[in-house]
Amino acid sequence: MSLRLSTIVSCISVVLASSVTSKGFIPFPHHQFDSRSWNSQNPSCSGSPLNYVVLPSLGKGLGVFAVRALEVGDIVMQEAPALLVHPPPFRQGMGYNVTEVGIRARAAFEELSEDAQAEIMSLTAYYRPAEARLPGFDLLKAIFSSNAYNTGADLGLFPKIARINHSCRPNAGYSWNAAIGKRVVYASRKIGEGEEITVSYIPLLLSVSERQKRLDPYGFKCGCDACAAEESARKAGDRRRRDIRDAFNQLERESISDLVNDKAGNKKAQQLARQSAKLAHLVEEEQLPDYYAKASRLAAIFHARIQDWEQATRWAQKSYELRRMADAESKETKEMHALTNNLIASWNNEGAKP
Ligand SMILES: *[C@@H]1O[C@H](CO)[C@@H](O)[C@H](O)[C@H]1NC(C)=O
Ligand SMILES: CC(=O)N[C@H]1CO[C@H](CO)[C@@H](O)[C@@H]1O
Ligand SMILES: [Zn+2]
Repeated sequence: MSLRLSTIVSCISVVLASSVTSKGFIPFPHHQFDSRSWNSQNPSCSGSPLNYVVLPSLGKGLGVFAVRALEVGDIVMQEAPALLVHPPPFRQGMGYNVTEVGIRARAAFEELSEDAQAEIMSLTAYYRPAEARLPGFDLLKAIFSSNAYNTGADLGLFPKIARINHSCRPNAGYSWNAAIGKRVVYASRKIGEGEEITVSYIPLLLSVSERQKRLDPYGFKCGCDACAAEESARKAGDRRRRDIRDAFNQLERESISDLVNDKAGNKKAQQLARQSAKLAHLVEEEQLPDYYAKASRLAAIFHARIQDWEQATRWAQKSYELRRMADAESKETKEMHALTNNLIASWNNEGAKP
């Protein structure tokens, strides 16, 4: 497909902060976007054209497409919130009072220019037809709850980012960068010129049918590679995602339990190290870059336990690189930096032994 470059100018050299969020303002706590990497940012970005274009795709409605090939870590777009709402208190198990959120969104909306209002009102809202017939139905409220993201302590609406479609094997991730007051979308895999940019709206370690259920509120059936594959491939994907989820749960638990230093304990440690390496490979096989850093960290911990310093260091470094590029200052990045240095020290000490 051939694309014409938009001539609008954007500057894309920023330092990125991370936040764990998902689309719509009911947060999904276990969805980790922790594998950002920014190594190929173009430092001399002044005057560089946009990396994306919003286009109708044949018979499929609007989508966002790459106008050039993108490397892992390249920034696709960054956007300040068009509408920012300070939410009422979050109620455990119930979420926010949507009526109150709607009232606050309406008040903020009234302050905007006509153009800004029109851009917001052109977004897709997901609601049941019956809802629209209820008294007091507010389309803005529906648009806001379908598209807003947790944005620091607030809820933010990002009309350009909202155009990016969902995939269960996404090629982009996003995070709120408090330092620049923008939400940033970056390539989490290599993206070809003309390829559609996709992010995930939901946690991804679920089966095809579980994912479809989570996507129901958004009003579409997912037709991504992972969901539209033929049955045997879909089943294999389901198994991999279930194995990945189980392995994360088990290894997270084991990573904080004590070691027993006897024969059985050592055997178990060997087994856990093998499992952790397998997990890291599975995550890559299923192409879920959001989970790479987390898997690499576990592989580092379990290889350190069996004193395989070389492997442990390799995995720690990988996790550190992924985290550093996402946010050099985050607690997680600093933790991985310290761990990597400790492992290198242990490795050196061992080499120094007679
Ligand atoms: C939700 O907010 C609205 C508007 O402020 C209020 O009238 C209503 O009582 C609230 N509902 C609940 C369940 O708290
Ligand atoms: C290209 C493409 O798949 N576009 C879809 C993006 O999402 C919207 C809203 O669900 C659909 O209407 C488009 O068909
Ligand atoms: Zn899908």
